Amino acid sequence: MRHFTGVKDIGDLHQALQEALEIKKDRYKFVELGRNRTLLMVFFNSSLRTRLSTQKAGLNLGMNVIVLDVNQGAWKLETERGVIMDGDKSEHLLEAVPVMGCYCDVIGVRSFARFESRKDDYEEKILNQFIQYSGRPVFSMEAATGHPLQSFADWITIEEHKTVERPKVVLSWAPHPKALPQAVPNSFAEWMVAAGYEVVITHPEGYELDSRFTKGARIEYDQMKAFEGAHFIYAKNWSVASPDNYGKVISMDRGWTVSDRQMAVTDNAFFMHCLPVRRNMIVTDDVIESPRSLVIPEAANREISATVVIKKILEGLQGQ
Ligand code: AN0
Ligand code: CP
Repeated sequence: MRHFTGVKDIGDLHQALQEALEIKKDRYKFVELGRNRTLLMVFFNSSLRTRLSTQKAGLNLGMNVIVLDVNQGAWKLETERGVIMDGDKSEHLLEAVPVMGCYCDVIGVRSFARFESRKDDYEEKILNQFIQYSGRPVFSMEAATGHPLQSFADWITIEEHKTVERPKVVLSWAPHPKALPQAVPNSFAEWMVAAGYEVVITHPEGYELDSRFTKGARIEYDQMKAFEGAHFIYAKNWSVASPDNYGKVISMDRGWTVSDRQMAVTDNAFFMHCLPVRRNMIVTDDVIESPRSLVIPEAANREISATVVIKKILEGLQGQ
């Protein structure tokens, strides 16, 4: 594997799952693979899980790890070409990215949707500049339109907990006071369809996700109907994805907050969320604290998904 930005890059999904389970049994099995290799993790946005689990993954593989928080201590970066740089930005991404590439072998990038331009976000302008100009393999630690390390971890978690071959997995929109990206729901839909599950997406009208991620999933506007007989409920807020109102919050309807009322019509479903989560907006205390809540196992599996992905990238670098 050279770069990792979506499900298409992982290759055979079931082989990737086997590798994940193998690493879970012995996470230091490939500790020699990363010897004298350096992982650089670049954050344009905040993180708890991705920062810790990806760093741990690098250490599992014997790598040296450097973390750069672009907004804390680095020069403010311009990202648009052609701008007369007479404002507050001291350096251009077009120099900064190849410089970062000089000090490492593999780069992880977190760069959320900015909601300034749907076109720029959906073209993954920042992530692609790293791919184009760093000279290094690049993997997404949540970019503008996807969070594949999260979905890979979510998929491992479902495989570990499912009791039927083809579970019904429901992705439910839930309310949130601020505009959040579509990256997590986009990737989750894409991975769940690729895994071959029955996938239902439920949200208020106006919150349709981009069809290039949801192809193969059923859309159901009635949340209670969507939850009927479900085996896994995955809650997440996202802002409007369509060109009109892109990045806007058009509903804060707390009737969509996942509670015992909706969970009661499922087939004793597990509750999932990528975290961080706002309690009693996205999900009630009772549901997230119940024995059916998988939020901590999902977070734990982030170490595993990141170890598999970086291992595959390191294997691609062997002999170079
Ligand atoms: C981010 C999001 O919704 O994309 C990160 C989730 C992993 N969440 C927030 O900004 C609260
Ligand atoms: N789930 C997730 O990516 O969490 P962080 O934003 O804390 O990294």
